Amino acid sequence: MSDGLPHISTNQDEANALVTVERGDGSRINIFIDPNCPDYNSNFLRLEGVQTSLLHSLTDHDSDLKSVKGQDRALLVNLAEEVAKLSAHAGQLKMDYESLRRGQGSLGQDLNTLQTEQGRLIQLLSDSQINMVKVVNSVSDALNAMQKENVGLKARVKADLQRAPVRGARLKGCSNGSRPRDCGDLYASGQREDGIYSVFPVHHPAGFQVIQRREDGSVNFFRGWDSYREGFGKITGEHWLGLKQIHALSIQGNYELRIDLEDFENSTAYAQYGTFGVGLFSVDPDDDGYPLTVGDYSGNAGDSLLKHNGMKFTTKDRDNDHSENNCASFYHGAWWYRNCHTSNLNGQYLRGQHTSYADGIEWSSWTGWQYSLKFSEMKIRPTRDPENK
Ligand SMILES: [Ca+2]
Repeated sequence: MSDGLPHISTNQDEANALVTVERGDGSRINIFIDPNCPDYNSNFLRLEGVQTSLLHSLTDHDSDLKSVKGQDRALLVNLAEEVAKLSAHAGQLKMDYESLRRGQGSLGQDLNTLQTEQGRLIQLLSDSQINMVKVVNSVSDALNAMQKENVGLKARVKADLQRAPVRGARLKGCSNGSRPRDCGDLYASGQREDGIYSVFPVHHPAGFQVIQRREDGSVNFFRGWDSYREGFGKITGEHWLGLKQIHALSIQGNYELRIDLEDFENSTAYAQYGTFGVGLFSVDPDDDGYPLTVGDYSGNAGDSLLKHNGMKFTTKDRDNDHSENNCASFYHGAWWYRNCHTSNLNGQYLRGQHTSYADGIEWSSWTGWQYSLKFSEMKIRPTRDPENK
């Protein structure tokens, strides 16, 4: 550098100055591009400053230029061109940078929008989660309340049914105090109110209410559910009182059942059950099939009913039995069939011995399954002293 001219050098190493201009007096101007600097505008300013100062230093040496020889002059001219190019390049870089910044700005805006949207979604999700929890809780509360109510209701109904005896409460009788044989007697006595009345049919005046009678085959007993629920026949002759009525009677207290039978040789036998009722524990007895409660056998006909204890009533049009068939259809009756029966008092009136199997008025422990009885009567009454049972 003894000729006093500025010397320009470039560095490959990025850690150092990109361009170094060394003046004749030995002072240096370094041009840096700092990759870590976040504000490139200051870099551009610096670059512009450097350019200016470079031009100044070139101008300062202008007087010297005149005395400089051709080769060195060409170098200086070349330097000026390079600086101009650098300047143009810097301008381009600045524009690129601005455009990048704009892009970044719009990207930043998009990012902000996305973040806002995300926040809103998270809030929404959290809100709906809270709401869902509230809904689930309230549904669950409602279900619990219903279950409690249901349990309470069941317990209450059961308690009512079991408490029902109403000892001392009497079934209504004739208004003149006499013992009615049937509803006609009641009406004749002046009773006009709806209700459950005690009647004392001719066969057994000892407080029994007849619920079924067969005696001559004059009434068709092969009937459907509604008939057996409501009752049919004539109360002074062949009839079925009706499951509804039998239920209403038997839930009033402790009832016993007596069954009287007679064959065509005029032999008689009886079976007595100290416990009797239908639908005693049913909330809806009709829906429940009027299940039979029977126990405590005594008599001389043999027991043909205990095996039916707990069974629901089956008719030809309502199958509540344990058979894969309908026992009522199969044995032409209607009874608390299991699978199917040891008795069939509502079977066909077949008049004694018959070749068909178990489809007559059967009491198997007395006459087997192929003898249809001449007479059958089922009757119930409140037990006299249930405490001693
Ligand atoms: Ca069945």
